[in-house]
Amino acid sequence: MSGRVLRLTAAQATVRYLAAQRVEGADGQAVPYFAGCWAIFGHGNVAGLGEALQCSQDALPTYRAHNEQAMAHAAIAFAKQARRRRAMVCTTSIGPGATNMVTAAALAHVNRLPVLFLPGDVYASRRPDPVLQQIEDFGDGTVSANDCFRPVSRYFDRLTRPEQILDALPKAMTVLTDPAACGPVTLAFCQDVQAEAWDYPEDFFAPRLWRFRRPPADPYDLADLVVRIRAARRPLIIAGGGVLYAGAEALLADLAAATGVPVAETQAGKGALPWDHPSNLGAVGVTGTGVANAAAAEADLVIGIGTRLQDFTTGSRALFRGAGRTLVQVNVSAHDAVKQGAVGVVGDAAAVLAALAPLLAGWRVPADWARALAAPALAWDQAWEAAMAAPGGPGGDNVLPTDAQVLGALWRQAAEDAVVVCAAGGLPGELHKLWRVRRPGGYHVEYGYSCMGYEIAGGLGVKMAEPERDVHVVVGDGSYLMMNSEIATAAMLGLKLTITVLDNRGYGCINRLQRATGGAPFNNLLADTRHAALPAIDFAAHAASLGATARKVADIAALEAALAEARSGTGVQVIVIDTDPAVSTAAGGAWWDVAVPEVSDRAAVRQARAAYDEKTKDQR
Ligand SMILES: Cc1ncc(C[n+]2csc(CCOP(=O)(O)OP(=O)(O)O)c2C)c(N)n1
Ligand SMILES: [Mg+2]
Repeated sequence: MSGRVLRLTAAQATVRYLAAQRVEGADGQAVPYFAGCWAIFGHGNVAGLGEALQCSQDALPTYRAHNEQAMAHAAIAFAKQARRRRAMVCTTSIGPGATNMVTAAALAHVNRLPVLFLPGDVYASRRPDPVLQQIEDFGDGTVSANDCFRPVSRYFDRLTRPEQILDALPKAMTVLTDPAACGPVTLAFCQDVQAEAWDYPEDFFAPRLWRFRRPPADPYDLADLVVRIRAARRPLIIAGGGVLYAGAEALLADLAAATGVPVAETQAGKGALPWDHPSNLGAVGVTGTGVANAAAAEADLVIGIGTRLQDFTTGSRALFRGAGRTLVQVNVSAHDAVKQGAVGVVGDAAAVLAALAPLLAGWRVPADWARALAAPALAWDQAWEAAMAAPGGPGGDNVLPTDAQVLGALWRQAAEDAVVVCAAGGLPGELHKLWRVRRPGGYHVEYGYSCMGYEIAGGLGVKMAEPERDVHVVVGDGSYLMMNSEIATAAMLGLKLTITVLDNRGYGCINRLQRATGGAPFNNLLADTRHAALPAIDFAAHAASLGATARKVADIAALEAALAEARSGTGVQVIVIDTDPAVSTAAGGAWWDVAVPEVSDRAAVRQARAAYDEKTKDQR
């Protein structure tokens, strides 16, 4: 302890502390944990945090966005692409700027991704109350708009005194870097406190290296798992995001190769194995491949590794069904390890896989299990070819390409190490089923919150995390219209993104869901809405006005040519293509629990309800 103090404002001290936090980079060298701070200023942060950031641009670069939710999406995507090893900060004013970030906080919370939110807050002194944008609670003087962050933060604090950061910031770092507790941290920073000075101990700002703990499993649990695996006739591993966050892909690939245990992947875990690894069955669940879901339906031992078993993974708990089956959950979080009657093995994915390898040496999965999966594997390969192939010859004026055909073109044109980015609409399901991930990190789909508007801002964050890789955003017209502002930010920062907009004139996937649940087409496709005139939105002109190089293409052949051209282009490249809203890939997939009305005047609803009642009988 030097015993020296520095007189700084709470905001200056916060920025100085954040800039001093380090982690080990890829080459073993220490790098800053926070890659930068996204900021949109208002009266709640411009004078305090704004001044502090401006003075620290070498240590903690500031980026200006156009929408607080979008900038938070970029920050979260950065952390996801960095496998949670680095993160970004987001600061806003009080009021609408702050609450604009609440949706993004929920997104980070669901996906267990680190991000530090510093929304401004109302005066701690309460001198100017009610300050501009302050909500007034008639029954509780301590409530502010930022209380909305509480249920969507892994750690929440309100800074009402400058010295509170001495505890709050290290606690924030602990949560951000903890493998089990990882998620968004909100430090609501009172506007007056940001500007208040304090004598901070100089030691507080010393560079600090954070290590990511990799807790091993309890030896008893591990031994029990080995006994179960050795006794299994039809084991199946389900790889979740935890495999990627633990950096356990090579360990998983080796174990799968050595034992022959097949592996299926969740949305967050997709890419854990390269698509052509002999054990990789591809996606599992509602948007799963035929072969992975056949394996899931037959397996006697399902081993989830780093998955939170969301309903898309389990087919709403109807996919892994039947007596005499065991579910084991290997997870760093005890909360996830006990889900759905699982036998829990609490530990880090990499630590558990490394420990399993010698204990399973010499053991291989029974040969009849691989034989049983050979036919569905072949059938799935044929379904893949049929879905992804370019349409043969001119389809005539009325035939629009499917989402899968667009993805086929993109897959053929994308560079070996490209990253595909998506979040909501029909595309994540098609990507999960059909995209063949060539390189680790090549698949970035946010499907925990499946938040429309994540795609473009997320692509920006991905590009910042891995600037050397080509980033392909695929986005529906609905998501594009919800949030496209960060095209301008990417253009401003000179970052290259290739964005393919699939215009099917509305919320295609929800229209399909509506019809599947017996509903009349209503309020999803633009044509089915209350309107005076049908919008004919020129997405290319819109994107161009934001600074992109944009064009519209007529068919798959033109799309491939445009993608090839975009590959050598710079800046934001936008390609728009009209697609068929009615078609998605029928092969593969599993049931999804979407409750159908129990009574209705519509015969189609009554029919759908009868089918629904049948399917719910399969739920475990
Ligand atoms: C913020 C948000 N609002 C609503 C939804 C519900 N939702 C999921 S997909 C979807 C439609 C997406 O439309 P589009 O982007 O055009 O994709 P498409 O379904 O046509 O493939 C909607 C409304 C959501 N996931 N996120
Ligand atoms: Mg659409």
